[in-house]
Parts: sequence; C-alpha cells; structure tokens
Amino acid sequence: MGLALLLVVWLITFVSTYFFIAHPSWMWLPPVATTYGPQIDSQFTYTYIAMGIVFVAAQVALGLFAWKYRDRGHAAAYYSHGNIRLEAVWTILTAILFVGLNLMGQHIWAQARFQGPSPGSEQVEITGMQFQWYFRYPGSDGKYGRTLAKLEDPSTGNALGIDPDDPAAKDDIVSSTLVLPVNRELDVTLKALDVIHDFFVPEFRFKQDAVPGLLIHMHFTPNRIGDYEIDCAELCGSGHYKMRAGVKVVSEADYQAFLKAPQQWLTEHPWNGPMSRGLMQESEAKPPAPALQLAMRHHQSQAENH
Ligand SMILES: [Cu+2]
Repeated sequence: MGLALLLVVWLITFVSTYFFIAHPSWMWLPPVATTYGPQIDSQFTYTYIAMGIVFVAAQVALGLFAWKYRDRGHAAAYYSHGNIRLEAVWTILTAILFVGLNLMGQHIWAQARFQGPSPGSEQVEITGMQFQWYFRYPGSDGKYGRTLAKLEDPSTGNALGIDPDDPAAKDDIVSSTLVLPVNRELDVTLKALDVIHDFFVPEFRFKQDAVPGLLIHMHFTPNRIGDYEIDCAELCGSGHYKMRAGVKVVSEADYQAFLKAPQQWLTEHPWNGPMSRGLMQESEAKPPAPALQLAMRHHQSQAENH
C-alpha cells in the first residue's frame, strides 16, 4: 500500500510538472504588449522556478515517507512532538524566499504606480461602473471637465456625470472602447463609481483595482499594435461576467484620427480582439455552430417522443 501511494504521488507530481516545462504556453500569459511587461514575466519565471523546485522536493519526500513509514504490521505507533530545529529551518527558509521574491518584484510594481509619469504622457481616465467600462480623454485643452455625482446617469448617456457647464468638459471624449497610441507613455487615472472593479489587460501585464472614492494613477507604455481585451478582475456583482471592453493599440496617425472623430473612426475600425464575438449585441450574434444546432434538434425530438 505504501509503495502504491508513493507511485501515485510521484506520478501526479511528475506528470503535472512535465506540462509546465514542456508546454509553457498552456500555462502562460499571452504575448506581452507593454515595455515593462518583460520585467513582470521574468519575475513570474523566478517565482515559477523557485516554487517548482519546492513543490517537486516536497512531493518526492511525501511519497518517499509514505513508503518508508508504511504499516509493517508489528511496530507500535509512537507519538512525536515534532522537531523544533527542522521547523525553524523550513520556516526561516520560507520567510527568506517569500520576502526575497517581494523585494525583487516591488520596484517593478512601484515604478508603474508610485513614480510619476514623464511629462507629455498621454492622459486617459478609465472608469468602472456596474457593468461597463468608460474611457475619457481630456481633449485638446489637456483638462478633464468637472464631474458631478448627481449627473451620473447612463440612461442619459452621461454615465460619468460630466458637467456640461464646465468649459473644460466641452472637448472631453468618452468612449466605450479604449484606443491607445503605440509607444507613448500613458498617464492613466483609474476610477470606480459604485463598487470595486479591477482593470486587467493580460497582454499589458497590468492589473489594478479601481476603488470608489479613489483616483488611482498609473502609467505604462503599450508597444505592440493590436486589439486586446479588458476584463474586470474583481467579482463586482451579478453582471461581472460580462464586464469587459476592447482596447486597441494603434499607430500615432490612427490615434489622432480617432481623437478627431471618435465615433466615426470606431465604426470604420471596430475592435476585433480575441473575444470580439462575445461582445456583440445579441441581434448581431451568429446562429449556433452546426454541432450545437444538431444537439438542440436531437434534444427537441427526444422531448417530442416523451
Ligand atoms: Cu467590475
């Protein structure tokens, strides 16, 4: 029995470890699209390697001990209080590993949040609201117009509560797709109007909570043209699953064309990311795939027969 347990533990350990080593793309994030992304990736790699070694060593020992201390039918069991020295050693080693990984990673995390953006970076405000993202650009004056809570009303098309009497609001652009210029640093202000949401774009390696009452600043530079998906990564209510939006990283010329006529530009260049079919309106959605239609018909005929 001890030997069977050893084999099962080792088999699960080596098969699961094999997939991480042989097929990293199955476990891994999509190709990176920001300048600071590779640093996050190398941090992930250090963590994976360190944790992988600990995992394999612990599981190999577990299997070995299950076999070594198997029931031999005669020896009486004895109670152990443990080994203080051993416990101290592995607690200290774990603490060193944990604190060390944090120290290695903290500057990467902090540089996008605590250091200010460079002057001339492009401003964009990202607001999460159950269950939609809104993106606002300050327009040619470089200033966001004032917002008032009493004016927040998605049904009037003014979900952000922008005050029309503020001159700075006149040229503000609000979009439901995030359009960003490639190779330009972004000065992002993150907001939430109701509950905590979380702005996450896997390709950007960027994930940050949006908290009601806080203006969270962060900055990063997208460096690959393409269409990506924004997911809300905070369970924020019953419609959380559909709280996503498209982000388009485009050339400088395209970006300027978008700022000039946002609606028209987005109609001509609709977002075409990996999940774009899911973002379509229901009326636009395609009929189910043939296999699914077949299954539905089969189900109907079964129902009729009964
Ligand atoms: Cu959300």
